[in-house]
Amino acid sequence: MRLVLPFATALTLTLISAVSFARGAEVAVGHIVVTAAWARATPPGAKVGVAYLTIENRGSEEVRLRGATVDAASSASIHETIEENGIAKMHPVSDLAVAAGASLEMRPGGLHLMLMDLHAPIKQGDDLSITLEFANAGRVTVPLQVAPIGAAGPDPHSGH
Ligand SMILES: [Cu+2]
Repeated sequence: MRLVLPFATALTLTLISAVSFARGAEVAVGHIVVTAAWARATPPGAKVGVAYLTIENRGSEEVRLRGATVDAASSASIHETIEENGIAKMHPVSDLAVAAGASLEMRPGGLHLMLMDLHAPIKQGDDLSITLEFANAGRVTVPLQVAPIGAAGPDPHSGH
């Protein structure tokens, strides 16, 4: 029994660190927790980029994301991808409500943050961050992990 316990502890710690690496940094400000924040690398000359993240509202009141700013681009807007007659189209969203106790996941093919007028193409290894502006919960700045061009998720092995 004395030998089993330390082994189990070490195994648990390894699993936790593997999970947090795949999910990216977790940033908590007040009742808002942001995880899995990532941007996709862009080809040379690209003027727009895209970022995704998950917002968890651990508070007892709804919060509303109003917009975001990112150091790598002139502006960032909330977009939603909707399929119309078999064609995926993006629409701007003025604000995004996250209900109390709920979480909202942005992902390819759905909600995302469009990075407009990039100052330079986004490359893997870039040190990027994004600041989320909430109507009733202040600002939250999170680092953005950069995934390869075409990646479907923050994990470098998930791209196609
Ligand atoms: Cu978009």
